[in-house]
Amino acid sequence: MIPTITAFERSPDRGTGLARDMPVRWALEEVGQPYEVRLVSFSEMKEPAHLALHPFGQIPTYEEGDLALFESGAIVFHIAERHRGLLPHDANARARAITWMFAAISTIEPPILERTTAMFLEGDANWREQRLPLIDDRIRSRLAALSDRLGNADWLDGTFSAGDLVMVSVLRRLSASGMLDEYPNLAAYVARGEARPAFRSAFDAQLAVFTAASTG
Ligand code: GTB
Repeated sequence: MIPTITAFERSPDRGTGLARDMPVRWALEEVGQPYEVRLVSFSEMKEPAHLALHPFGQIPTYEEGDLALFESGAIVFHIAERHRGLLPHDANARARAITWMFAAISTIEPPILERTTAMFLEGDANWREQRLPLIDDRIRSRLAALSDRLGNADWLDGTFSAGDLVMVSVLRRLSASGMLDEYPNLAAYVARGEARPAFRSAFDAQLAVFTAASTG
């Protein structure tokens, strides 16, 4: 059965692949699962039909037969569980890969999201100049620990897994900040993820949507 995901009709990320349909596309490409995309506008996301799929009125969603999912991390996990290639067969290695997915979402990503909020949603607040360095310190503390753990390895725990896919997706949100460059092994790790053919296919597909919306 071909799953259908939702993505922005016109993504505010301007095709840089930062919207959260990107990790879902990437996971589907990694496992070789074809998929369809239903593009939604901001207003459509808040209408009952979409809210029935996603209680918070967001993208991405994932439909496969009578299964409907939301939350990019849960969708990647579902894809990884149903297909070979993103989770190791060995039970302990599999549990560790899942742990890295959670670490990406619940330990690394929160201060990165705080930064995005401070930069773009609280831009005029008079305390922003004081708040940003504090947030950046929290991000650096997480990046330093992650950098230490990764060391010279290519991936977080042996071969590439869903844990790396989610971690690289989270770290990419820092690309424009320049902070990743302070941790060369993390910058190289993200570059390794982005060089994977499945990442490239996913990236090109979401970019094509943005390009068509901009020129159409
Ligand atoms: N926890 C959820 C998940 O992981 O799936 C979060 C989903 C989410 O944040 N969706 C966003 C959305 O639908 C799009 S991806 N927002 C519309 C709304 O809430 O009304 C977040 C995103 C948006 C824009 C950029 N950008 O411009 O760079 C990057 C990421």
